Amino acid sequence: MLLGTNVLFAQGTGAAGATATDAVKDNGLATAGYYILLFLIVCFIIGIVGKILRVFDLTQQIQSKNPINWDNVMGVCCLIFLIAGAYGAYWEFTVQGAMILPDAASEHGVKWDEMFWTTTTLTMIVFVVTQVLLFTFLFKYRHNANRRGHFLPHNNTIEKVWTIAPAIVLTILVIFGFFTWQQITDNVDAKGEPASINVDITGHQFAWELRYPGKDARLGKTDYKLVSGTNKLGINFKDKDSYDDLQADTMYLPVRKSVRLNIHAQDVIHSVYMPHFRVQLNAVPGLPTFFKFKPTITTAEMRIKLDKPNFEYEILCNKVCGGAHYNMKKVVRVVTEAEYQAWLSQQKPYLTDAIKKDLKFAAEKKEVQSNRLALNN
Ligand SMILES: [Cu+2]
Repeated sequence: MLLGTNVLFAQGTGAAGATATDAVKDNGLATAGYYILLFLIVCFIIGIVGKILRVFDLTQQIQSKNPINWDNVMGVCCLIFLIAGAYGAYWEFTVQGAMILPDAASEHGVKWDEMFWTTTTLTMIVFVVTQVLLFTFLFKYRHNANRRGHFLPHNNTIEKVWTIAPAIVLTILVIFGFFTWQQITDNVDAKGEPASINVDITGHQFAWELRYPGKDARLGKTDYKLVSGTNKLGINFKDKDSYDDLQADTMYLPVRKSVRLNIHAQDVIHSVYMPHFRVQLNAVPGLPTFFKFKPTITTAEMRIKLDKPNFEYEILCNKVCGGAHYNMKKVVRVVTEAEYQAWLSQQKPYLTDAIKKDLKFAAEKKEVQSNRLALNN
């Protein structure tokens, strides 16, 4: 096990060049290894104590003294397990529950949260009731030589209740989820609503690339066959719509405007994940998908709300897509319409001088390389 941890260390530091983040990650691995080892040692000690007790028990029996009442021991253990487990659940809720995402920053996110909390509340009630009943019964009705258990081979009423009740609850939850998802993905813009902003997001190992439409509000076509060193997204510059397409490092979005993310992948499956907006959809090579949503809280408002002056929304990759998967991260800023327009006017077009030079090169070779012309011109 320790050897395995060391191998992981070597890979981690080797791949990304031992940055501060790697040091933290390695530390995390070492801590995990330490706790696993500790757990095994505790199990070993419990095993030894058990054997010692067994020897003690046998000695008592040989001497015709009262042996250990294992039924009582097991009954008490069940109660201890219930109390320790309840404390563990409480700890999860308070310590890790405090790390939960803040209020949804998108319109559909509110519905998503409602569904999450309904499901969580229902399952929590079932969890508490069943665990308390299970362990209390184990304690209360532990084996006792003076008591006979009631033999109950079959009872149709009980069978019906515990089959039908969960079936109804689960059906309600599934239908609730189904309608919520339908509302989220029902993407026909309501009448009178301004057309959504189209943003292309392309995943590759290991980064997200963004493409915004220019003044024409339309994105030019792309073709994977056109991908090259200079044209990394394979934009078809034959399509006039592509002339003013813009590249961006940060995703700026105007508040309360519908945004359509056109999702692409160039190598393996990635997943566009914007937790604060409750947005997640896979990016699959060869299968363009899209997700429409409306941000409702600006970055500035969220910073005040959370009392975190450096808070930023993020896009992450939620598929383990390779060694530097954790590097697939971009900042999202939700701003006012005016701020958005000001930012957009400062972004650089994809049609760079290098690409123009490439296109010119293709034009010169028109006669000899007609194929290349078809691809690049
Ligand atoms: Cu990825």
